Amino acid sequence: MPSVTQIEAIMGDITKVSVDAIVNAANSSLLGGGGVDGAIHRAGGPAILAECKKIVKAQGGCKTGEAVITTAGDLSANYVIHTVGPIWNGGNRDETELLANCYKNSLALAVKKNCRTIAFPNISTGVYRFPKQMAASIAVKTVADYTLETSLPEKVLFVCFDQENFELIRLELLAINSQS
Ligand code: AR6
Repeated sequence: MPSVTQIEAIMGDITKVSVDAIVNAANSSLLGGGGVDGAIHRAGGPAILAECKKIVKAQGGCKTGEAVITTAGDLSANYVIHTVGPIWNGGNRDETELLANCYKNSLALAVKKNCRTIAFPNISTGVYRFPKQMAASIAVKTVADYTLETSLPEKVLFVCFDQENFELIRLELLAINSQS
């Protein structure tokens, strides 16, 4: 039976979407950076960094593939889920498995916190240089497989910042929908 979770793609700025949880493509320091990480901290304000610092104190950052959760500060979401994507290194350093773990661990945290809706950026496809086609395939397959088992969250949104990622995710979504 196909998943009852709605999985959709839009083009836009993830800080502007109305969902329960927004996923951040962070780095293992959890102390902010450029790209989507910078945009989320700027739009959400200092409360996000303050909670990140507490997590760093308690557990010393976040490993690649893992995820942690904080307030979303001034954003309309309830939570920001910070996950650390792999830096692309030619494909021989478990990058594909680590990227899939980012999606799975973020979804698990969202479900644990009763989030009905979650938005993902295209993790690792910016500064971390993960090939976009492969990243899109991993992102969509991992989310589809996860939600097939849980049917939660109710809605997963891929928020793509560039046309190329949007088209790639859209094609992957079409492919999984035609299989079900
Ligand atoms: N909304 C949605 N997507 C965005 C936004 C936005 N406002 N801004 C950028 N993107 P990147 P990474 C897209 O580089 O590759 C940071 O410095 C962007 O076009 O943000 O996982 C962290 O601190 C791309 O498709 O993250 C880390 O050090 C995607 O988000 C490092 O970058 C991810 O690009 C993480 O690198």
